[in-house]
Amino acid sequence: MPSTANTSTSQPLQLHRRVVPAAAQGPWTVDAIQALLDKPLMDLLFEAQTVHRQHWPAGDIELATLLSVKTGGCPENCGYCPQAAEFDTGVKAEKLMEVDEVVRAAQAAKDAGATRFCMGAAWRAPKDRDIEKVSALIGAVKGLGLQTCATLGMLESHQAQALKDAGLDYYNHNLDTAPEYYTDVVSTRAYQDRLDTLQHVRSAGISVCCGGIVGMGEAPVHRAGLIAQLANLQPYPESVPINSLVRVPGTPLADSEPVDPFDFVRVIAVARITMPKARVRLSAGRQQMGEAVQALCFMAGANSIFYGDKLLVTGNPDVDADVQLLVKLGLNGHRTTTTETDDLQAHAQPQGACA
Ligand code: SAM
Ligand code: DTB
Ligand code: SF4
Repeated sequence: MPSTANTSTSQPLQLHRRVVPAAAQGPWTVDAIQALLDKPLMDLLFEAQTVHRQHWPAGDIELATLLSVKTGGCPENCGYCPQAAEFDTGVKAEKLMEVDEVVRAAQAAKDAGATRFCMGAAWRAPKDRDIEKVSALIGAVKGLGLQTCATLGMLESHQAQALKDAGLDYYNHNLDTAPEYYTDVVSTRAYQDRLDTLQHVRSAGISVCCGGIVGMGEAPVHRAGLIAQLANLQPYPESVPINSLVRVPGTPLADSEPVDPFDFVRVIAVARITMPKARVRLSAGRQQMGEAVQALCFMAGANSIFYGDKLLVTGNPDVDADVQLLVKLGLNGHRTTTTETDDLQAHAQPQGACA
């Protein structure tokens, strides 16, 4: 059965009363997801867009801004990550940022139109005293009227509860790839550790943000395996970030074969079909992607982006470029008639998400 326990606050859009395609049924086998990935691209896009419009307003893209509040020096060895201490990537270890500095960044993100603010820390697992400090950050950011998200590594259940009490709305913790490929990417922790943290987050009543990375040398079956893991979580995540690997020199995965853009679009589409009520976020890798591929990702059902000039330590399209893209595509309420385009671009104020 499809998950009905998803706690997304958005109501299904009533304008499009099409029957949900049979493919939107779960639980999902890897074979069923692989079959979706293998569909002719136009059929897959059509199906994904159809599912999308049954559950979400068209043209609503959530803008989420990231801030690395504790950068570098991480003891884990995730093969994709520029912040792992053992890789020579030029990222220097820093200490946790102070509250006022974080509040300034969050206010700037809000002023630019973001509705969610995600704080990332390069920890394997926070200590209880770290949780206390991050709780202060969460309270301050929430006080600005932003949705809060944090990604701090593995959590114990009492730590998840403390973050919930501090006002945390979402916790990001990615499964990254299929279980069978995970040990090729990271050896300092196990897949089950990730699942345990997700359970602690869910039990504390925090919404789950969980996705993965495409382009780490994985086979198509591993992409299907990742989506199966995500879609079969009970309930599936409220947010699903799909990252295209940012190949950072010095990381073990720096020389990975770049992912075919259409294969990336397929993963977005299949995430949308299998997790209809989730915010599917077109995440890392947009700087390398080009506007046309991003537009295809929106067509495939992506309805969230990271918005701001930086991800955690690597680059992201700058805000002006993103506003122009939203205007050109007529997203987030922007209109794009030829007579109005210049004026809109001059005065564009992103309007954030409806969710
Ligand atoms: N340390 C915490 C953790 O691992 O959960 C939080 C931060 S970590 C940087 C958050 C996520 O960013 C990772 O799980 C991974 O999916 C994504 N990520 C990290 N480096 C990336 C890269 N080079 N390209 C794409 N995604 C990346
Ligand atoms: C997620 O799935 N992607 C974001 C966020 N969650 C924390 C991180 C992307 C990191 C890209 C590489 C970097 O800048 O460190
Ligand atoms: Fe550390 Fe997270 Fe980077 Fe892994 S992804 S090395 S846990 S910061």
